[in-house]
Amino acid sequence: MFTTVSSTDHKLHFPVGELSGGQLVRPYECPERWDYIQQSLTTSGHTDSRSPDPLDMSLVRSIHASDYLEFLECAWDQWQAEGFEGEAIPTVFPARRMQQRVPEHIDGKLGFYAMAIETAITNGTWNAAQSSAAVATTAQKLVVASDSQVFALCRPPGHHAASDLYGGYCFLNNAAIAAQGFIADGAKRVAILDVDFHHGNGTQDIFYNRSDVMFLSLHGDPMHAFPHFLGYADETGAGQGEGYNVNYPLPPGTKFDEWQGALTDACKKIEHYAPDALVVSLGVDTFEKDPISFFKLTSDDFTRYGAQLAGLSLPTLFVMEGGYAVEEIGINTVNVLNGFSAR
Ligand code: OKP
Ligand code: ZN
Repeated sequence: MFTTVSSTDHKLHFPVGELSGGQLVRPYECPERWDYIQQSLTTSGHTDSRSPDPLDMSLVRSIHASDYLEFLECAWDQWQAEGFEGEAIPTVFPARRMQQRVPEHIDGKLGFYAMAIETAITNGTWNAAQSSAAVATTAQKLVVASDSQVFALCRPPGHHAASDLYGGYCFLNNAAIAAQGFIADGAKRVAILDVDFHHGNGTQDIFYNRSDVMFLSLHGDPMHAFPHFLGYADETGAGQGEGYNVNYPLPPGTKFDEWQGALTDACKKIEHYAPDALVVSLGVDTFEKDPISFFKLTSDDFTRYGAQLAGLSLPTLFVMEGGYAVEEIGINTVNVLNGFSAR
């Protein structure tokens, strides 16, 4: 048995366009993802659910830059004030050899703070992003109080968001904020295990120089998969953080056996690190039918690795990230959580 934290405020973020394959398509990261997960929780008897407490902005400020937070809060209004009629999407970037200076015009601001352009900002984006972070931090407190497993049904996801970058459907880094919450509540060490198909570039970047938060990620090789510009095996941390960042880039077509080999290695490293808490960035886009990913996990594989994670015997916070095979997202997510609690 486990508690879920979730908020219907996620629905405030529902952009209608994502640039994909040169076309504006309906975003893969859509509100129905939440409905399917909620439905699977209910049908499998996980009805212990609660809404989040108000978001502690001082905790958010310990992860995200204040100019970035101000940008997120004002971006839509500034976009509208220009008279633009579509959703806010950047078109120009501070590329190599250009100035890294924040422009006043919203077109300049969007490019300055974006790491990818598939993610539109709309009227409800900021409120939804805040509610998602509140879900994660409320769940983190419940893990501390119960010493057991809690599920944060976050939407929008967070692991691509760095201290001052949004993109890849992410605005606030829910898992990073929650990890910092554990530290604030007295944890000496926290491990973040990112099992989403995509590399958690934002989380890696946030903790890259720190030894009190270890980041481990299994993901599609960035040579072939988004976010393309981070997530290689030779990124091992810097300064105090040297040795506390571990990447497992895996090739197209990776099936469960190979994937689990990497997971087993990651679990050994976590055991050796002996953290006080574990945060799992739980994306189920490793599924064989995911429309934008290239791993081949089956629905049963999710149950199996959930059980393996329980073997770590750590207070564990599951934070929802990606998963775009919408009809199966609920089953796959609940399979991980059930595998974990059944062990
Ligand atoms: C967010 B999360 C593929 C483009 C990928 C963005 C994917 C964001 C994934 N041609 N577009 O990590 O699930
Ligand atoms: Zn993903």
